[in-house]
Amino acid sequence: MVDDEPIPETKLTSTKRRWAADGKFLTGRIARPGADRLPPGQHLVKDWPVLDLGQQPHISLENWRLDVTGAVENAVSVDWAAFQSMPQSESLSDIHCVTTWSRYDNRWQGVATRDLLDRVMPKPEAEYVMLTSFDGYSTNLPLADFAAEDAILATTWEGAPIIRSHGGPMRLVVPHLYFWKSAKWLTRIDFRSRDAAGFWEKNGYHMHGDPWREERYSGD
Ligand SMILES: Nc1nc2c(c(=O)[nH]1)N[C@H]1C(S)=C(S)[C@@H](COP(=O)(O)O)O[C@H]1N2
Ligand SMILES: [Mo]
Repeated sequence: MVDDEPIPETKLTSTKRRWAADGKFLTGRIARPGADRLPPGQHLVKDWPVLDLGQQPHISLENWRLDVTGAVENAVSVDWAAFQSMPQSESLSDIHCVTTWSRYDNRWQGVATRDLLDRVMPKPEAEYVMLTSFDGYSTNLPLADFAAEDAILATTWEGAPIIRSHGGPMRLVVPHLYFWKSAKWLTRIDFRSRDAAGFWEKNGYHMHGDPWREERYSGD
């Protein structure tokens, strides 16, 4: 199982764990999406930083797979061709990273999470999803957030295939939560009745991660 492999400690993981312990970047202000496009404590960037655990997996389209497991009526394991034959959508959204950068107007194409949900049919007890990626990363979020109208299993950004460093061939984008919830190189979506912590959530980060409420760290 990919999520059982230990992830090596790096300067990034130790620094970010320390920020969580210190409550770094918290302003104590509350804002609202719409009224305040830029969440509290964030600043705008024009470039697009790369953030990950330092291991960017090479996944050929032949070896790519998405497994949907757990509390669903129709568990599926789809290959790239089957994924491409699912309904395709476009979503324009902003990125908010917990390290305080935000990037406006990112145009994504791929499979809307709602179309995936229509296909797999979560059972009534399914309230959370655990996401697992090809690099061993994991992150958790409530099903209600995963199901957001603009959440997308994205394969293109600005009209071109997402490059490997940004999570290609496919990454999740859940724009209304901090970007660490948007798993790059996603390969498994597990539906659960109970919440469990993913990688950053085990390292001091919030189980929900709403930028407008500054849900950065587990104590917030
Ligand atoms: N598989 C995987 N997904 C991941 C991460 C990771 O390390 N591995 N890092 C997360 C974090 S902390 C952020 S801010 C965003 C960064 O995405 P980007 O590199 O495309 O900006 O990816 C998220 N998804
Ligand atoms: Mo992040």
